[in-house]
Amino acid sequence: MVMKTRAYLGLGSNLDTPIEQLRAARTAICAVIGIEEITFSSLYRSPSMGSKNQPDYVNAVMAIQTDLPPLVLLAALQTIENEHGRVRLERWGARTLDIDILLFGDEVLNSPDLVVPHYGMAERAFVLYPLAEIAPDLAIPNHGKLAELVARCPLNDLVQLSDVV
Ligand code: ROI
Repeated sequence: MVMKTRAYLGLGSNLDTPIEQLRAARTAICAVIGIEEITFSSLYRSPSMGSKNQPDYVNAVMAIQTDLPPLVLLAALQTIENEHGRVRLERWGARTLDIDILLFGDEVLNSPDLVVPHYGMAERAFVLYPLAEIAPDLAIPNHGKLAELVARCPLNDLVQLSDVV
């Protein structure tokens, strides 16, 4: 019997049609053999964290069930990013679709290519709020209860959108 793991993915885009980016990403993720969608959160808009002078982001979190090992899952997601998410303008090499593995079961992974739980997720409103929408009772390895992280995390202008992916 193949063991299946519940994993959570963080999706983000700040292309001028970011909702289309997330829609395409969701379809592509669902098409990967070995990945099944469990839940897809609402969409959330927020100002760019970190680097300013960028359009607002749209973010969402997707719960999946997978029998792929973490690094195989990562490779599949990076292929999707590359196929769907790169702006082809030369001046900005910027990636306009990010798909991050936030959590992989209750595993803690520290390989050169993949750190899980994802770096920074415990402080980021655009990760914590959509995650809490679809998995309110979750605990984050090394960080404790999601509900407590959310309670301590200011919204920072995060807005839940009514658009459906
Ligand atoms: N800011 C927001 N709001 N959402 C993101 O997904 C996001 N991703 C990034 C940086 C540039 C850190 N800022 C972000 O990579």
